[in-house]
Amino acid sequence: MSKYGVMSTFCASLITHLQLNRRSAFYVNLDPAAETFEHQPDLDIKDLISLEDVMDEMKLGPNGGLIYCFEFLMENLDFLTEALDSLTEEYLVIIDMPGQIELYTHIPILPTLVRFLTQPGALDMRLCAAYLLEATFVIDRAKYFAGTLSAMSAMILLEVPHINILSKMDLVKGQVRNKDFKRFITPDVSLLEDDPADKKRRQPTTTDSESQYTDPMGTGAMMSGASFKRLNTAVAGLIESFSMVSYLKLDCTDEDSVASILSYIDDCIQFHEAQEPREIKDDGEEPAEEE
Ligand SMILES: Nc1nc2c(ncn2[C@@H]2O[C@H](COP(=O)(O)OP(=O)(O)OP(=O)(O)O)[C@@H](O)[C@H]2O)c(=O)[nH]1
Ligand SMILES: [Mg+2]
Repeated sequence: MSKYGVMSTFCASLITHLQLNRRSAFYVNLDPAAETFEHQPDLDIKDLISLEDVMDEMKLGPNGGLIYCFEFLMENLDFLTEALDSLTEEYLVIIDMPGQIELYTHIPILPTLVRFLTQPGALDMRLCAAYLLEATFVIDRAKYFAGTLSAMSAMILLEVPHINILSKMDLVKGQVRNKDFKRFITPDVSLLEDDPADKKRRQPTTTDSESQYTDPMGTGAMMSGASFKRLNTAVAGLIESFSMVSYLKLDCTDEDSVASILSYIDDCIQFHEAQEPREIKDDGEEPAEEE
């Protein structure tokens, strides 16, 4: 996440799609660094606290500042309750989160927030977490498995229905054939057998600095070494044995692709089951909505 982040593209596409399909959306921005919005948030954490102010006043870096903002939010949960309490089942509440992975993997803030949002008798929201991994990660298997391990960690930590998405599919269109891409939908160890990035790492080019390979602690030496390969095999084996992660593909520029992801989200939160039955006119048609 950059200090001057923008509204996450997936959320923007989802809201556009909901609007085109006359569905009610309520957009909550919980990224305290996001400044540019394609759709204005209905609720913005920056009205409570902004990362820029925290970094200036508390002399914190972007990561520490982000954690501070979320700790502050946890102490001021009325900010969320007041806005969300009156929304009916018709609304899809889209909560845009910051992209910093630390927030999802090893601190308990988000599990606490999730428990608060889902608590029966209070907000009682049905949540679906959507974890996005950029499709370009498949080009380097080590990165793909590291990203997948983070997805699994988030699934275990958050304990809500969860979908994993390979986003920005357009960026790999020329590089990975559709047939080959299918292998990345369900991660398994065999993907490590033909890793082009690993082959490249093992063939240092003349432009690579010599020290990178002569220094056993250098990045190049470590990432082309046997222990790095063993580590990746162990990580991939762990992911395969848990069998929790599989991916959906997303191209935000393609309306059908966004619609397909939305239908998975709807299933996870049982959106359609929760709707009030609509009044049916005598001729069997639903009454036209008033403009
Ligand atoms: N080519 C391409 N670029 C994209 C796509 N989606 C987003 N981007 C670009 O990627 C950059 C980052 O956007 P996002 O990934 O949506 O994330 P963000 O909200 O800025 O960052 P985080 O909140 O930190 O994840 C922006 O410059 C977007 O224009 C896509 O599907 N294809
Ligand atoms: Mg974002």
